[in-house]
Amino acid sequence: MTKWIAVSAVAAIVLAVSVAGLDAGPEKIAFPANWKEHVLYATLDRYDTKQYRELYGTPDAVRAAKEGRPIPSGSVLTLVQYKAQVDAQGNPVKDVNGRFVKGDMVAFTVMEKRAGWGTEYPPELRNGEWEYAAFSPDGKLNDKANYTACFQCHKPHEKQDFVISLAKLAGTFPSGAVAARTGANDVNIAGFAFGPGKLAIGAGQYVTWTNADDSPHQITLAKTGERSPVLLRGQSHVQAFIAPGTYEYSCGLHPGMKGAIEVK
Ligand code: HEC
Ligand SMILES: [Cu+2]
Repeated sequence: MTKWIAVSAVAAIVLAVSVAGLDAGPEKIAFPANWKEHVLYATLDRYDTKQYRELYGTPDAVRAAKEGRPIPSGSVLTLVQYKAQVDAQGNPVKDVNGRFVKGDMVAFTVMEKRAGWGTEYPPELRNGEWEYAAFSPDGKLNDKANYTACFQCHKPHEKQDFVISLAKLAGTFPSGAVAARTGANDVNIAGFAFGPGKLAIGAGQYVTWTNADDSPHQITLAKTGERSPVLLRGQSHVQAFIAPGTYEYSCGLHPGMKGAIEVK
């Protein structure tokens, strides 16, 4: 009898919570209508999706990142996606600085952090106190977006509080020219592509990947799921391949970027 009362009391609380709209999910995030007044901390050319992107953060979030402090509760990060303008062949047009040119707005993706959020998620999915939401250009919540994918793709970046562009937010992302490496065991990452896409090496040799892009990338081996550290501009990753075979890999941040190492 006592047990029954306890159970229905719990059920009543759960019901009260969902009625009050406190469930985990994108509805918790209000459209950041004043996003233009936030700090524009990075712009990005996405060669893989032919998009031009703007990244905005609330001033407190930017200040905390610059000072190396944790991102505070109440922070909102807004990623605005635009189509890149393309030429007759469908290739993105570039401005005098070699950057993409902004076309029509596609969508907003937003992450917001608040003290106490996230407790409803299982540990393998939870992104600390962050929630994710996607909005159409007119500010309507996209209830068809794959929200599990947001958590899954940002999850491996737990060490940087799930913020993939943290180095940009903190102003520590490297700049300057990166020379292409031309060794027989080198793979260059440029324009969101691995070059060469397929590299043949001998058993027991090393491969060195070097990122020349203004975006981070990450080598992720298909078979084992093993990930390199996130490579910022100018950074390299070295890995040995012992057993002969073909090792396919992709970018952990941009799954459309693929390459292979053939070990003979
Ligand atoms: C396939 C992996 C992937 C998925 C899925 C994904 N993101 Fe991201 N997200 C990224 C990458 C990579 C960046 C860095 C900026 C860039 O490359 O555009 C990023 C950046 C962001 C940022 C800027 C702050 C930061 O972490 O750098 C926001 C906000 C964001 N994503 C929201 C979302 C939302 C909302 C969803 C789900 C609707 C989502 N993301 C799904 C990979 C992903
Ligand atoms: Cu990448």
